[in-house]
Amino acid sequence: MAEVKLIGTSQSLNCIRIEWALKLKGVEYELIEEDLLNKSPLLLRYNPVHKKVPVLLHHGKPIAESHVILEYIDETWKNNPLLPEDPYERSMARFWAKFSDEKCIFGVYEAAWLEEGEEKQKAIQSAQELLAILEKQIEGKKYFGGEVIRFLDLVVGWIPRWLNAMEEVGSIKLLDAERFPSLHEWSQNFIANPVIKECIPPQEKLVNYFNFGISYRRSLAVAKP
Ligand SMILES: N[C@@H](CCC(=O)N[C@@H](CS)C(=O)NCC(=O)O)C(=O)O
Repeated sequence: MAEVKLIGTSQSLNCIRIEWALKLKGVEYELIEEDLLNKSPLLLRYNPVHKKVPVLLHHGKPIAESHVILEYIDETWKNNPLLPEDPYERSMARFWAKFSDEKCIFGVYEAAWLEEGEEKQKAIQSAQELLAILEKQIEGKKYFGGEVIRFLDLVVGWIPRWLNAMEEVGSIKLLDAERFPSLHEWSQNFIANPVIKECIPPQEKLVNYFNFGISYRRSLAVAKP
């Protein structure tokens, strides 16, 4: 058995961040592509609680939840540290990572899936308010981690492609360069990094993925009594 295996899908932002971390650390791994529409016995066996990807298998032992996996990788392979050494800075990286995953992604998704109208305009405004908070965090820095890509960059790494794809599918523009110059510049720097570029899904693949998800979500909203 390969020492490190990753059960994931190539369009999932939660999975790609794990691939980025493994690549930054120089860890060899085998990707086991999961079909989320027909979950495999392997996924259900190794993540019976959430039944979600990613799951990292290290010497056959499973670790689930992308933030937990990132921390496990960082503690296991010490080169190219992902989290800062200082406890306060570490807690701040975790705080903003949670903010990005729990507030920003859902805010952007909401703005994308809603049909044109007052509610959509409100959702666009809220999403931009959330992005403005992230903009403040990156102002004056090359990366969220400072001079090099670290934990928070990997978590916020959904912005360059996934946000663009959601914008395209939802016919919206959230991250314009004038309003968010620092986040926009970070986005360009991040995506230009050879390790990041090596395993980032093409925009069309993500557009198809969100088209499917957003059509489904809209059909559920229409079906509501
Ligand atoms: N909090 C989890 C979220 C994982 C997650 O939402 N994974 C999605 C793919 S991006 C999934 O497996 N979805 C399948 C499902 O919800 O049934 C993490 O950070 O790993």
